[in-house]
Amino acid sequence: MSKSIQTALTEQIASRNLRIAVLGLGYVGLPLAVAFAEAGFRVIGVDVDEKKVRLINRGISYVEDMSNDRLASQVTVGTLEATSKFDALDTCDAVSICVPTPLRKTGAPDVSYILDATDAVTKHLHPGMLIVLESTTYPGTTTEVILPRFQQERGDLKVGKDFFLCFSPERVDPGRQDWTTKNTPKVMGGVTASCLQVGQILYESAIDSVVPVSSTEVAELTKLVENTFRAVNIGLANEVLLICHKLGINAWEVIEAAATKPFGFMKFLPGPGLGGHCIPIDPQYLSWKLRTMGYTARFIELATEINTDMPKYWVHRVQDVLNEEGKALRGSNILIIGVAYKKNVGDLRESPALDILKLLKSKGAQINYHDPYVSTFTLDEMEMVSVSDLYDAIDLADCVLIATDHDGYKWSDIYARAELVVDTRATLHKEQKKITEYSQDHANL
Ligand code: SAJ
Repeated sequence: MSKSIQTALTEQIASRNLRIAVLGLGYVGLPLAVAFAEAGFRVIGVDVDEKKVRLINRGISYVEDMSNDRLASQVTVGTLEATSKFDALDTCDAVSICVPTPLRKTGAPDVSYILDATDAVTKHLHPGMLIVLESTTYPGTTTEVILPRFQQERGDLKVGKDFFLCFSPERVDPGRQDWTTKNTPKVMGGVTASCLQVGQILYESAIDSVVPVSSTEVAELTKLVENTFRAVNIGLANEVLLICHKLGINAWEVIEAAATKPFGFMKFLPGPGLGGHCIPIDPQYLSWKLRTMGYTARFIELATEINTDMPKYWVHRVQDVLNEEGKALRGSNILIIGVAYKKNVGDLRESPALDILKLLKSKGAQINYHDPYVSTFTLDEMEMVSVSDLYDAIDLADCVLIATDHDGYKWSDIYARAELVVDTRATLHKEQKKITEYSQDHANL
């Protein structure tokens, strides 16, 4: 009896006689492609961005968490190459789809990148192929959106027998060195049990631990619950700040004190708002799906409302502290320290610092910024350039607003030099790390 396709594919994986395609070579896809190459597979990275393709084939990484050395060592030996041509899929028996899943202007999920990738795979779908979707999306996408497209085009192929389809969410935390693609446990669900078996065997070749779950919907929802958990708890931390402002208490002092509880508490801190391309976005995929089913995910809606309003809160704090000095916001010189969405990265996506900057500008303030990770950016056709001398800029500023607490700043020097400080990250408090020594008059929170 001829070997089943599943057995043949399993043997190919074991002998590394398998070419893997990774569609989408961003902060998720590129590290995954390198991880598979390092595990001994031949990998072809596919991306529509020719610039990314050229850089990869020259062994140059554009992803902060992927070093040139690691990338180049795979490219040099030929285990990893990149192309913009989808027909490379003809020679691949496994495909991981790592394309973006943003929101539309309406707030609804934009799965157009997933659809484009699916249509590309469909054209090259062949017996013995394993497809794993990694892009964060709403529960049901794999079985309700992707699978029907495959079945429509290749009704002769049976899922779970002729080809295999799984969902396995990415868990990359940009800028983190301790938890990597290889050592972060990876959840995976299959459309059928045989899909999951094949997917798990492949991923366990490159990733230390794969966590099998009973369906692709469970895997899809797991990711959204992880990030909704963060968004809701960050929303709570931001509401604690609003409460503390009313009570004249330092919110960071309260939260740090609560965090001394060795059990039953998990620390989240207030900030300028919610940035990044995951935490502000992913919960909206879940709430959108539930709305189509007539259910309102109230925690998500409330957290979104609080987090989205934080830039307004901080602009009011700037207005208040200037007012106490008899200065109007209009015409004042404000220096924003840090514009990236979180510390030690250069990513501006959904950064609340940009919302704060726009609001301050709309109220007539003169804005400068300093960010060692972001030398320049364009905002509403406005070209912004990071000031070259931080302390000269502080001297010229009527107020300094700290939006991103990159490592490397000397916060006590900044406080000593600045006329006024509004600190969305309580940097001095953290620098001093002594709750009791912290005094209110250092910063206007
Ligand atoms: N933030 C706060 N207070 C906090 C924590 C975060 O205001 O206590 C803000 C940050 O400044 C940032 C936003 O929330 O603007 C998101 O922060 P994040 O730490 O969740 O960072 P991301 O979005 O880069 O990475 C997250 C991953 N982070 C962690 O698990 C710590 C994880 O949730 C996902 O693996 C990843 O997004 C993803 O790709 O989904």
